[in-house]
Amino acid sequence: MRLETEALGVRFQNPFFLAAGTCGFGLELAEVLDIEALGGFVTKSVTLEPRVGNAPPRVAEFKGGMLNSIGLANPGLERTKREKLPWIRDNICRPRVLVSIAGHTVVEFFTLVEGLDSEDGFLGFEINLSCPNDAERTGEPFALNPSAVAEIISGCRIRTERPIVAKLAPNDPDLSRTVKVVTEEGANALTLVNTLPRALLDISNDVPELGAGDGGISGPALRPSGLHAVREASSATHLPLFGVGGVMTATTAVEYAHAGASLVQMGTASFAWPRAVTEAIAGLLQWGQEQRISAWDDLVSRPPGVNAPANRLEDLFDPIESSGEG
Ligand code: RRO
Repeated sequence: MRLETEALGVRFQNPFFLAAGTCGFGLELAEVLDIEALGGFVTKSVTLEPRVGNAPPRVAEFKGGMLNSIGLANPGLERTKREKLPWIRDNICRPRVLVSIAGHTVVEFFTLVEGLDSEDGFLGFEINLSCPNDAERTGEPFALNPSAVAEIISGCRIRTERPIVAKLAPNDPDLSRTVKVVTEEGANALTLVNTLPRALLDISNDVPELGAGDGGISGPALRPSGLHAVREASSATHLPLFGVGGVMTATTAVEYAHAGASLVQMGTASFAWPRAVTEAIAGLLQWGQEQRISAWDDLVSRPPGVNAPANRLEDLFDPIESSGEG
């Protein structure tokens, strides 16, 4: 089975990414995983300032998956530019890299895009609109506020010509509307979904298991929410979709393709078993051969009329000129 696929103006050697927050900036996994085998990865979300993150414990396991409240621990904009992106530029060859950015305010997203845009080593930005664990903010994540979403995406759009990918929330009561806003404001793809905000309690002392209280669910328990969101989004936009949430194996990736995702991101599985992603890639090849499927792209199901994502970078950013009207 041919695993290559095209989106965001480039070719991916296969549809498997590692999700934001599960692989640092790549070098953290270089010793335990053949990173060059990946379709790509998304970095840990970068904030303007370095952050140590939330109080421990920051992760708790349960039968259906994992709960986390890392709290955006990351080296901040300047160290990302000085140390992390140069390593990616010098060491990552075939996988495509998205840099995840997270502002505590709308304007911080713009500063992050402006600060990173001239650096080498990455394809585009994943705009994290849906972090459930930002202690600097009160209330809902940006993803649940359509006017904030519009402001952030349109403001990022005018500041970069790189692809921008909006990462949305699993608990959006009107996801179709948010997807349409993101599409209209000029994003190039969507990542569905971030973790689902919930809690676990320790019955021995009746307090939350996580130091921060609530956290976000990931792993198998998130898969139905991720699939539901991808299906809903695929009817609301022509943009390519990254499916995330309980991608553990080749067949869970196929499930996301049937829902409409042309790429997938694995997260929790690689915490449990760092090589889960390379095994899933090998498993997908084998499964495809057994099922006599000739290409991954043939598995990606989009409703009629939304099956033609732009593939050339020029088409994405200069539609008037490339259609000959300019
Ligand atoms: O750092 C985190 O606690 C975190 C982030 Br930024 C996110 O987007 N999703 C998540 O589950 N955890």
